[in-house]
Amino acid sequence: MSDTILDDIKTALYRGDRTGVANLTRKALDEGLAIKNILDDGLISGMEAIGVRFKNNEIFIPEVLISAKAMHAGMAILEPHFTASGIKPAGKVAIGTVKGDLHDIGKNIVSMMLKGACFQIEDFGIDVPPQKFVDAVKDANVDIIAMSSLLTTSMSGMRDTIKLLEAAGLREKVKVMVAGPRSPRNSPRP
Ligand code: B12
Repeated sequence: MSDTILDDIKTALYRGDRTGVANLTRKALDEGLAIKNILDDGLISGMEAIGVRFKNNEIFIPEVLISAKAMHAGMAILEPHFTASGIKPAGKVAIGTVKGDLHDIGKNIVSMMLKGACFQIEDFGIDVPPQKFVDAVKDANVDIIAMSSLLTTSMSGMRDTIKLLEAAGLREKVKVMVAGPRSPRNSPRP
């Protein structure tokens, strides 16, 4: 039964069916599936399959974008379940996708998980210039900078941010987390 729901989530995601993804995610929660299971084996696994089809030129940007919106609808159902309340924040995190990059699904998942782990989150969204992260350390006393970049062409934004932190004498004040795309589990290894 649970595998059927997860497969249905993947199918609805592929079809870009926002309402379907939201309803099925809710149904999976109601049936007692673990959030991690719904996220990893439903939503993320569905998005990975879309990534493989995109890479193979079987689908194109408009379809991926529609599926991405459906993914957001599913994540919005899960988000409240990640967020613990009434607990002292473990630290303050400034998170964003680096300049030149508009991908935000993975960044949003990380943001959700950190919120669930009691971190206070400043989410700068996408296309974030290095200076904005540096200002967050200077002016808002963030403890961690978390940068996402899925494009080879925008990865240098991470390096530029770290260099700017060093130049401002702030590098020792903050921890930096960086990450890019996962290898799709269902694509052949090189
Ligand atoms: C969805 C998608 C899009 C959507 C984005 C919608 C959105 N709102 O995000 C749209 C259609 C807009 C898009 C556009 C483009 N895309 Co695109 N896209 C994808 C796709 C299919 C899925 C990405 C995704 O969301 N995966 C699901 C999430 C859950 O996984 P994730 O992002 O990896 O995140 C996880 C981890 O990486 C990690 N993580 C991520 N960030 C962070 C940050 C921190 C701090 C930490 C700790 C962890 C962490 O945790 C996450 C949860 O597990 C990938 C293919 C792929 N296999 O990744 C291509 C892909 C990333 N895109 C690609 C390309 C080339 C483009 C375009 C340039 C295409 C074009 N010709 O215009 C444009 C770029 C636009 C821009 N300037 O950004 C390439 C990048 C290749 C490269 N090496 O540079 C990929 C790899 C496809 C490919 N194989 O060619 N894309």
